[in-house]
Amino acid sequence: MKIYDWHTGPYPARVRIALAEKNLQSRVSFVSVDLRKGEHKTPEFLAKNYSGTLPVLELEDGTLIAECTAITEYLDNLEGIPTLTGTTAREKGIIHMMSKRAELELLDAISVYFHHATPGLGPHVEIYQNVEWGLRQRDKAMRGMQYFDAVLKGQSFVAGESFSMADITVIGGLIFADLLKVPVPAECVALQAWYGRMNQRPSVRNRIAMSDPARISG
Ligand code: GTS
Repeated sequence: MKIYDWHTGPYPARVRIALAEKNLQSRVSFVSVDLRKGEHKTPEFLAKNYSGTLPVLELEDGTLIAECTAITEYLDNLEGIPTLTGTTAREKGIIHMMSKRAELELLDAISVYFHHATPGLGPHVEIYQNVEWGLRQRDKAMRGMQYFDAVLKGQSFVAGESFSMADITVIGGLIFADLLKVPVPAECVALQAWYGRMNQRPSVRNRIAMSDPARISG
């Protein structure tokens, strides 16, 4: 399998974390797509993913799967023993809901802030920017952090008592926030403690090295 990837990108990081959690790293190779050069908006890449975003998973038979949630579900079900997306109907429902909520209220909001209210990927890629919209989305993401802090006051993980895809999505949001220096509010003690624990997981700690070996040796 191939993964079209960008080694510092928060969304591709979600898939690399999932791969490591599933111990599937050896089954994929990474193809780097340079976002800053706009390689994800070329006709060749748009033919792989209509949305022009990373990551994309390409199977041996050429099937293309975009969207982190869809890729994670595919990987999680490969061996028939899902560990990240739930086994019972209830678990699946809660994990999907919390992961979607993490996208809507945190990760996607930070991404809009990046593309609209910062230089983003540069003038070549950011052809329309609306700073006010971007700043509103940053504030939305900070409210999202407060929401997840409240959730994590009452349970060990984002979707209950086990690590899941929903944790990975919130991790993606906080990776993006870190990159943009958007602080986790000081009062979000439970969210910060959880993030500290998440950063101790090898899948999270080694997420960049997995697709960019040059960075570890260099
Ligand atoms: N909903 C998509 C998913 O979940 O896969 C969003 C993917 C996404 O926005 N990916 C970013 C991207 O391609 C990659 S990164 O910002 O994390 O590096 N952004 C480029 C763009 O022009 O939007």
